[in-house]
Amino acid sequence: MSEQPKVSREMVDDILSAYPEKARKMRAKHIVVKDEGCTTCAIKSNSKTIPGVMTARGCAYAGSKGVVFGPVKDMIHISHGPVGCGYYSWSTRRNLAAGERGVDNFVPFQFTSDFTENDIVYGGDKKLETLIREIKELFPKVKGISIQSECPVGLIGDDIESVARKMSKELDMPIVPVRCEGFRGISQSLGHHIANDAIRDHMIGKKERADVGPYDVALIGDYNIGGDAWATKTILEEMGLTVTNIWTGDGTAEMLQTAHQTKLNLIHCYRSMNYICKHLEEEYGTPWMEFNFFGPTKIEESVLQIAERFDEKIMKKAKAVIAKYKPQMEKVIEQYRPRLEGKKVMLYVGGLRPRHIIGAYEDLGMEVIGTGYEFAHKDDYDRTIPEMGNATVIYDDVTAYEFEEFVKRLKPDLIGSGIKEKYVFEKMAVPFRQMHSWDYSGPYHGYDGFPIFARDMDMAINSPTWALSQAPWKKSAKEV
Ligand code: ICE
Repeated sequence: MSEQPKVSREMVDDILSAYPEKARKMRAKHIVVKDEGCTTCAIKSNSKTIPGVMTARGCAYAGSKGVVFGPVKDMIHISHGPVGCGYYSWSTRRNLAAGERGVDNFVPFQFTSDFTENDIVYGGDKKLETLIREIKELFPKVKGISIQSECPVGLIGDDIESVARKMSKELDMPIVPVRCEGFRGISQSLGHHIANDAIRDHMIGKKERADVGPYDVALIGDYNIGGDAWATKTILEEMGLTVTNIWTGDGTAEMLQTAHQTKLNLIHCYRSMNYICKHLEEEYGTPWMEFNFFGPTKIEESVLQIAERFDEKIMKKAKAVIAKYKPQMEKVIEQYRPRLEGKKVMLYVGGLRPRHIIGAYEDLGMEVIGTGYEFAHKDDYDRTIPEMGNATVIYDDVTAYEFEEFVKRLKPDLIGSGIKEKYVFEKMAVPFRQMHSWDYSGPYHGYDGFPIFARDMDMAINSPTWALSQAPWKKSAKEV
């Protein structure tokens, strides 16, 4: 086995020296090496990608339609503009939803206003009105509609707000205009913020639930990827809490409208939904807290922290939940740890997972030697640095070139990143898991998720395929 190469600033600088001077200087600020002295290392984030490099980022429309609104299952989300944005974002995120298709679950469908040149020249407002009426006619049980603007809608200055107002009155249901044109912002992150604001202005407080209880909690920033929110809900309910609202995985319009009635907001994905938690606190006094349900260590910590917000009864149940699952989790660790112990991981995902999944790897004896985000802000990096060990590298909006170079030099045993990275690294014979969609697997959250996570990581790393990856012409004559 080759010796583990060391992470160093010299290595980073050497990689960056391939760039023109201006680009080199800019990129240098986005990468830090965490060492002994660096506890709050400065890393530049949430700024424009340098033109010409290959970035993995998405756009504001992706952040609003794909991430925040898309999983609200009984609303219909119109991809308003040319057909491409809707078509290519159709069913790619694996946010699961229960319910009857076309009746109270529209997640599997894709709706678009299919702009053509005519609409760009003459405006698309009339078409939008017609489309909204048709939706109500075809799907009478729909609970609301959101209009997700694509770039051309903003560029030609269509007044989607007035269409929404008019049609909302005519059809007597919420119709939410969302100004999430892709060109806004520098990544999908602004799309999250715009979507949070649209929910604040058009949904929250518009309905009252009759059956409010002292243990009502909202699960915020869990999009039910591969069933994550269901796994999370199981734990919270076994603790004695009532999950009344989920944002937005397997969520409903009513869950957004009654958000002001919960007692505590539990936020998993801070990046995409901190805005709404802060608003609910300021406007309605609802407290909120972050938690992490990846891997038994983090789950245990979070379960106790959540229970502390309630009474003795909940605390007792929380401890019982931990005790119930402990032997099961120990069994999983016993099975997989010997196969995974000491393996090095490099991560690169969106805005939460690069820090939230570290604990789950550590439960299996693995070590995260590099991590980074596509679109995190300073507050995310502040939360990340304490999670990382010394001699690790943290990279913001890493370019395809830089990531490849890091991998060539640091030789991780596993990479967890997205679809754009997957085949590049698999062709380099590095084990890989797609950590946005859980590579068509999941859930990974909660006690239900950990055994699946452990199995999947083992399957990727210890697959016999990697031993067969040497090209025949590189083998000695005897081996062939
Ligand atoms: Fe939050 Mo891909 Fe989800 Fe996070 Fe967010 Fe995105 Fe999903 Fe990734 C998401 S909401 S779609 S946990 S935009 S996997 S920040 S990039 S790490």
